[in-house]
Amino acid sequence: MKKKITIILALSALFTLTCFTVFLLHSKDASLVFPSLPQQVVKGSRSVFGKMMDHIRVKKIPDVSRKTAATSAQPAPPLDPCPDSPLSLVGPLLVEFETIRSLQWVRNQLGSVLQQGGRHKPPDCTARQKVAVIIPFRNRYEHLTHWLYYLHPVLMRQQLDYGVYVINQDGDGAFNRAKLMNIGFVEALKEYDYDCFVFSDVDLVPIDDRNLYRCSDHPRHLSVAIDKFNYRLSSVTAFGGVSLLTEEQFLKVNGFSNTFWGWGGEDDDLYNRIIVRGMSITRPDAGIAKYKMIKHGRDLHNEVNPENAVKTKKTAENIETDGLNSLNFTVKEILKDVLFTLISVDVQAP
Ligand code: UD2
Ligand code: MN
Repeated sequence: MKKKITIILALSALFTLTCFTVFLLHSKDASLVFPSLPQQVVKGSRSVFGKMMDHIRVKKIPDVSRKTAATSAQPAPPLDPCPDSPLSLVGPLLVEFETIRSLQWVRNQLGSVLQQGGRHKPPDCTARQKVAVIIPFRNRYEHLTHWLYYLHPVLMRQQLDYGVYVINQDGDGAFNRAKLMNIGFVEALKEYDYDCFVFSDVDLVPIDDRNLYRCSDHPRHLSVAIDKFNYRLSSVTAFGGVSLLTEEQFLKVNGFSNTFWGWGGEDDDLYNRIIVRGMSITRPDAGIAKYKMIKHGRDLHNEVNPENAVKTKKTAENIETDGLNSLNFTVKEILKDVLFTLISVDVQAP
C-alpha cells in the first residue's frame, strides 16, 4: 500500500514538473516567470535560458522598440551639415497683412512643428548656424502675429537652428529699441549657444525666402529693399530694420548704445560702431532682399528724439563705455509660448 502511494506521489510530482516546464517554454511574458532575470541575459546570453528568453522577447517586443532601446543607449551619429543653399527654398512669396490672424490661429497652424519658446532645427541635417532672432517689442501684437505666421516657415526652409525672442519693454516709459536688442542678446545666450543674432523690427516681413537669415564675415544688413521706400535702399549707411551680427562681431562693437531713448539714431550709431571697429557691412542683392513693412503710425512714447541725432556724431567717444558693458535691466517675466519666448523687461527708462 505504502509503495503504491509513493509511486502515485512520485508520478504526480513528475507530472507537475513537466507541466511547469511546458508552461515556461510557452509563456509569453518571461519576466513574469523570471522577474529578476538580468537584462543582459535576455539580450545576449548564449545559455539555453538566454536563447529561449531572447526568442520570447523578440516575439513580445517589435523590432522598432528594440532599435529604440539600442539607440537610446548610444548617442546618435552626427548628421551631415545642411547644404549651403537649402533645397527647400521657394523664392518670391505672397505676403499680405489684410487677413486677420489671431495668435491662437497661428499656433494651430505651426505649433505642432515647433518646440516651446519658438525653437526649431532641421531634423535631417546639422544647421550651419545657431541663430537667435531678437525682436524689440511693445504693444504690437497684430504685427507680431503676422511676423510669426510668415517668418517661422521661412526660417525652417532656410534650415536654421533658431529661436525667436520677443523682448517686451515693460511700462510706458520712453521706448528704447537698442537697449532691448542688447537685452535680447544677453538673455538668448543664457539659453543656448547661439552664434548669430538677427535684430529685427516686428513689422518687417521678407517677401523672398532666398534672403538667408544667416551671419557672414561682416555685419549684414538684410532689409535692403522695403515697399515703404519703393524697394530702394534709403541710404548707403542704412543699418536699421533687419541686421545680423555674429556673437563676436556684436561683442567687438560693445553691442548697441543703451542711451537712445525714443525714435531714431540707434541704427546709425550701430553702423558707426561697426566702422569704428574696422569692419564693413554686407548686403544681399536688392532683387532678393525685399520686404514689406506693416503699415503703422508713430507709437505712443516713441516720439522722435532730437538728441539722438546729435549723439550719432559721438559714437567713437561712447563706444568704449556705453553698450553691453554698461547694460543694466531687470527681467520681470519670461513666458514660453510655442511660437516665441517673450521676455518682459524693465529698461529703467528716465
Ligand atoms: C526705423 C528703422 C528701425 C529703427 C527705427 C528708429 C528701418 C527699416 N527701420 O523704423 O530699425 O531704427 O526707425 O528707432 O530702417 N516698437 C514696438 N513698439 C513701440 C515702438 C517700437 O514694438 O511702441 C518696435 C517694433 O519692433 C518696431 C521697431 O521698434 O518695428 C521700430 O519702430 P518703428 O517701426 O516705429 O520705426 P520705423 O518704422 O520708423
Ligand atoms: Mn516700422
